[in-house]
Amino acid sequence: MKVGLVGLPTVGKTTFFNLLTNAKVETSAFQSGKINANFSLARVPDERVDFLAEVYKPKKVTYAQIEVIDIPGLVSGASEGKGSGNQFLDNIRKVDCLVHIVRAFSDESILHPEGSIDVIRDIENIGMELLLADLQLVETRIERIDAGKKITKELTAEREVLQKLRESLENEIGLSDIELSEEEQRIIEHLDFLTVKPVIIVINVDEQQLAEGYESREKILNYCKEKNLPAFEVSAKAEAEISELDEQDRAVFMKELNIKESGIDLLARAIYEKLNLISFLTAGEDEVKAWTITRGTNAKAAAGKIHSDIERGFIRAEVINFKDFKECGNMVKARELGKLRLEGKEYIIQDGDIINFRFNG
Ligand SMILES: Nc1nc2c(ncn2[C@@H]2O[C@H](COP(=O)(O)OP(=O)(O)OP(=O)(O)O)[C@@H](O)[C@H]2O)c(=O)[nH]1
Ligand SMILES: [Mg+2]
Repeated sequence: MKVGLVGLPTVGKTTFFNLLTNAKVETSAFQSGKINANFSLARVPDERVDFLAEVYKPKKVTYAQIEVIDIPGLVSGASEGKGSGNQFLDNIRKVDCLVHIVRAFSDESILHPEGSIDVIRDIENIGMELLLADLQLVETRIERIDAGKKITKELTAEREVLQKLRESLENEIGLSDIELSEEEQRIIEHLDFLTVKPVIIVINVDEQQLAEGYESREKILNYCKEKNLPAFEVSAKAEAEISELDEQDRAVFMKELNIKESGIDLLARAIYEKLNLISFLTAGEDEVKAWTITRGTNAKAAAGKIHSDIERGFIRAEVINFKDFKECGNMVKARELGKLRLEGKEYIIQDGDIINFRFNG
């Protein structure tokens, strides 16, 4: 799973990126004129994996991972070359989800490109820049088709869909709000548009705002709710500083600053919810591992996530949900108490299922 961080310059994208991935990338890239993207992996915290690792003491423990891509800041007018332009958006065309960082913190020593703090304005401006980037892509593609010598049936069909998109985008309607048939969607899939991607809003607040709230808070959260944008607050800088401390001090400061859940916990939950994902687990002496699947996946398809041989030779899945496992404490006890179920290939995997696949190898 991949996510791309977007936002205006100096809102804290790289600070948040470092926090998520434990990377140590230099911040304030905009000011120094750097336009490279940063790539790293974030580990999805999972207390079920922790617990299973304690029980099995395996050679290897594998948490779910999120690939995070941090790009330079977009300014209003980026599509016309303002700021660092928008070419770097190509780095995030393949992501599953966009994470938009907006600045609520009011540190006067840090320049805001618009000269004032206004979260809703910034959400809309970035949305507009993404839309204009998609419009550019549509126009470039139409030009290319028109300039080509070959006029195939496929290209004619694609041009028709692109024309439809162009009209909507010119009227400021993003692709996720355009009704397209499955066939039309298939035709434009290869273009990796940005405004079809789910968006999560991360509001970067300072310590005081986190502890005491702030004036526009309710308005911002209501706005996000209305627009169907999942949103949560982090104090990226404060949390990054705390994460340098040892575990005991960290807990004290988290409490003091009113940080109930860490940024990665909040982000992972938002992503799983928005993308309709769940985890199942496998556990043994060799490895304890969390696997990410779409809600509604059946046992046979889930087996295929591990290995195509297991899917092909699927016999049954031996299943116990983590909650039951935790109560039993270990697998021997769970078996004794008859808590393990044998499920067939059509069984729909539930979040937190611990599964042992039986298959003909
Ligand atoms: N006061 C305060 N400063 C912050 C906060 N988050 C980030 N900063 C500071 O803001 C500056 C910019 O942070 P970055 O993380 O580089 O921001 P960015 O969005 O990656 O910026 P560009 O890559 O330049 O677009 C740095 O000096 C950070 O320390 C915050 O919550 N409060
Ligand atoms: Mg940055």
